[in-house]
Amino acid sequence: MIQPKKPAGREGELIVREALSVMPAPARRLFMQRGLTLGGLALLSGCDIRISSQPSIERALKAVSRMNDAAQAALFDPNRLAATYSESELTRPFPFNAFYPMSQAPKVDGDSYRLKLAGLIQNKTPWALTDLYALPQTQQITRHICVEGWSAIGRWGGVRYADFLKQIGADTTAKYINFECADGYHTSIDMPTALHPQTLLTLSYDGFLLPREFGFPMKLRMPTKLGYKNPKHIMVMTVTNTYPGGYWEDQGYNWFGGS
Ligand SMILES: Nc1nc2c(c(=O)[nH]1)N[C@H]1C(S)=C(S)[C@@H](COP(=O)(O)O)O[C@H]1N2
Ligand SMILES: [Mo]
Repeated sequence: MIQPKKPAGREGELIVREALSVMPAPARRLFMQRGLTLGGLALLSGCDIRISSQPSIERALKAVSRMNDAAQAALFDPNRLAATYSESELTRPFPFNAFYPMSQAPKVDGDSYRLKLAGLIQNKTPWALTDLYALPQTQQITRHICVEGWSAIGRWGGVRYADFLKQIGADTTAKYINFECADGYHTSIDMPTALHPQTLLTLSYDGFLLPREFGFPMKLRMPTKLGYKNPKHIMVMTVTNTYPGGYWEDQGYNWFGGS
């Protein structure tokens, strides 16, 4: 039997509190029920937490976050639908967010644009926008939640992503899909979320072509995930079994990022 290290007083408490704050609700509930201690955290994360060593604490917190990914993946119900709203509830104007100001949103030329496909996909022929517009389209009014403390309801239209993945012969037993964007952003998602019925390869916003600042020519919209998991200006999609991380995820945001 391994003996957990004794929680180190006030500093130990602070670390536990920090760990709790980086955990989304389901994992937090689980840990609260079990009475989380610093020693317990060390055991669960497989890390030897020394109060004096900041990098080891960060490593432990990262491990907790990856553990949390597993907890969220286990709790994710592929058939449970996120809330939808009525037209009268739309947020206008819709807020802009990116890691730069709005004036710097990338200008992608729609005529020469080709969506590139990579990794575990049978037909990697790049897609022109006109071909994507020709696929069956659907619309949804859902809420976008940003971890920076705002949420907004929008109406997005496009192709059901599960249908698109089927069409291109994506290996849906693979673990991840990574998205590279025109502005240098990237993020990646789990396959069950990719296949969720509300995950939308989004080409329009509020009945119009997706505006430049909101992701032209294409974004992926997932009402089951937080804002930073919804990539705008997608240029390349890669189906892979190698963990791809993401722009914010690599800086400590939780990878699964469910809402
Ligand atoms: N390419 C790209 N996609 C991105 C981002 C970004 O900076 N670049 N920011 C993310 C974050 S944190 C949020 S909240 C939403 C904002 O989308 P909006 O401008 O449509 O509100 O885009 C997400 N997708
Ligand atoms: Mo965000």
